[in-house]
Amino acid sequence: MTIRSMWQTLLKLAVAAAATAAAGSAAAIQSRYNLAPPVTRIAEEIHSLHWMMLVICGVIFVAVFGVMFYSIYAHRRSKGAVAANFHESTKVEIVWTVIPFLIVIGMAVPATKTVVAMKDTSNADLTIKATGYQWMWGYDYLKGEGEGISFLSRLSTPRAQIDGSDAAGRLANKTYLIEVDNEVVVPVNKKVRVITTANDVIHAWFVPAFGVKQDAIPGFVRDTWFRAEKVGTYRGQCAELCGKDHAFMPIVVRVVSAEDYSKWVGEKKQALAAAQDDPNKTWELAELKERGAKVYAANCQACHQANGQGVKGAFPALDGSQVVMNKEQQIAILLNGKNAMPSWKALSDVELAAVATYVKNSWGNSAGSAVQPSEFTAARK
Ligand code: HEC
Ligand SMILES: [Cu+2]
Repeated sequence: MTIRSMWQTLLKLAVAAAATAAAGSAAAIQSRYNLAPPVTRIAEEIHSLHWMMLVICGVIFVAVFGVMFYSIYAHRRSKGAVAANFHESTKVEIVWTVIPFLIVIGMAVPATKTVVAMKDTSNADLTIKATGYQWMWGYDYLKGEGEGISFLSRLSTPRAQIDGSDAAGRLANKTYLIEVDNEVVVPVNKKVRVITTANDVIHAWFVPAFGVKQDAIPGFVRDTWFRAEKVGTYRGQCAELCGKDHAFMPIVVRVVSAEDYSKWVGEKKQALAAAQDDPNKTWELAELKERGAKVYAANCQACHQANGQGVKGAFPALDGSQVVMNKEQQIAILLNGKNAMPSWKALSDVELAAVATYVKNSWGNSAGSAVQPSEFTAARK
C-alpha cells in the first residue's frame, strides 16, 4: 500500500464517519468500511452505539491532545514560561470528576439497555440449537414450526478453489468460503432463539447483520436471539479460534417469508424422511465404499488427507494403520474420538459404516470386508 492510497483510505473513512454523524444514524451510510448492514433492531442499536461512542471518544481525543499540544508549544521554556502552581483546587477537582462521570453514564445507559435486550430470549417463535463441530455446524430445530428438522451444515466451496488449482473459479466465486451445503432457513419478522453448544472445542456462532455473536461451549448451553426484518441471505463465520479449519466453517442464514418457510419445512421434512436409511439392511461392500468416499471427503480428508497418508506428527496415516484393520478399535475411535481425533457420533450409523468400509478398502488397505451399520448401532449401546 502506498502512502498516497493510505491517505485516500483514511480520508474516505473520515468522510464516511462525518456523513454518518451528520445523518444521525449509522444505518444511513453503507460503505465497505462500515459494519455489516443491520437487519435486526439489535444490530441497528449496536451500530448507533458504535458510532456514538466513536464520536464521543474522537471529540475527547481531539480536545485532550489539542490542549496538551497547545500547552507544550505555547508555554515552552525557550519562551520563558514558568509552571503555574495550583494544588488542591476544589473547583478543578470537581470538574474533572463530574464531567467524566457524566460521559461514562451517558455511554453506559444506552449500552446497558441494548445488552439487556440482547439477553432477553423469552417468547421465541422458533428455537434452533446450533452445535459447533470441528469443522462444521449442526442445527436442530427444537421448537416452533419445523420442529424435528436436523442437519449438518458444511462449507460447500470446492476443494480445488481452496487449494488454488482452480484459481479462476475462486476469483469468480462471490461467496468463496462463506457458502454451505445446508443453509439455516428462518421466517422473516419472527423471534428466533438460537441455543449454542459444541461437540469438541469452543466455537462461536456469529452473524454480523443480526448483531449476534455467541460462544458455543462444549458441555454448556448458551442462548441468543434475533428477529430478522428483511428477507435475504446473511453470512457469518465461526468466531472462536477452534483449530486448523476454523476459517472453513461458515454460517449461512436464509431469511424467507412465512409462506416460503412453511414450504421449506415441508420439503426438508420429506427429504430427511427419504434419506433415512434402513439400519438393519445388510449392505454390499461396493455400495458402502462408494458412499464412504463422500463421507471421507467431507469429514476426514481435512486431517487424514485424500491419500490417507495423514500429516506427519499431527494426523496419523490411515493407509496401513493397525487400528483401521481392527474392527472393534476402528468402531471405538470413530464413536468416541481420541485426543485430537473428534468423535463422529453425530454421523448416522450408515455414514459411519460407509466411511469405515471405505478406509479399510482404500489406498494400500485391502480388508476385503465391510463394516455394517448394525455393528455401529450395537456399539453405541
Ligand atoms: C481434526 C482432525 C481429524 C479429523 C477430521 C479426523 N481425524 Fe481421525 N485422527 C485424528 C488424530 C489426531 C488421530 C490420532 C489420535 C490418537 O491416537 O491420539 C486420529 C486417528 C484416527 C484413527 C486411528 C489411526 C491409528 O492408526 O491410530 C482412525 C481409524 C481415524 N482417525 C479415522 C478417521 C475417520 C474415518 C475420520 C472421518 C470420519 C477422521 N478420522 C477424521 C484426527 C482427525
Ligand atoms: Cu469453530
